[in-house]
Amino acid sequence: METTLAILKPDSVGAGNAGKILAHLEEEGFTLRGLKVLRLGEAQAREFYAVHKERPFYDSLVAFMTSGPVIPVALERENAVSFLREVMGATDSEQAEPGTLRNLYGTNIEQNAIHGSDSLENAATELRFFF
Ligand code: 3AN
Repeated sequence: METTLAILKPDSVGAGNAGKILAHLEEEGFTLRGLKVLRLGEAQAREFYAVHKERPFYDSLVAFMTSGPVIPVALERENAVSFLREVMGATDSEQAEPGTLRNLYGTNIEQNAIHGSDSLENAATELRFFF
């Protein structure tokens, strides 16, 4: 079994889609192992996305991620890291495959509903960040 980190982003929580996204994840076989509702401070958001600090979208991403409450979730499943990435779909909601969470609940490449760790190593780091 693996555990990965998802974050329901401010667009999802603000639109009232958090419950539907959690139900979808449970239907895909994930077990909830940790969950909290919080608002990221600017310094926290900058640290979480530090890997992107040289990218042109960094400041906008930090502003978006601090714009309202988020819900970090620890999710357990076989192949949790790669399976969550499949269930989420492509980064850009406008390109995400039909039926994926980013297709169903996201808007564009920034407001894309959900974050998911992209490797087992990053999952461990990101889980420690929140839990
Ligand atoms: P993913 O979340 O699919 O792993 P990353 O790690 O490349 O994608 O990007 C992290 C976050 O940064 C995305 N979830 C998205 O909100 C934002 N992002 C990525 N690329 C862009 C972009 N070109 N313009 C605006 N925001 C972006």
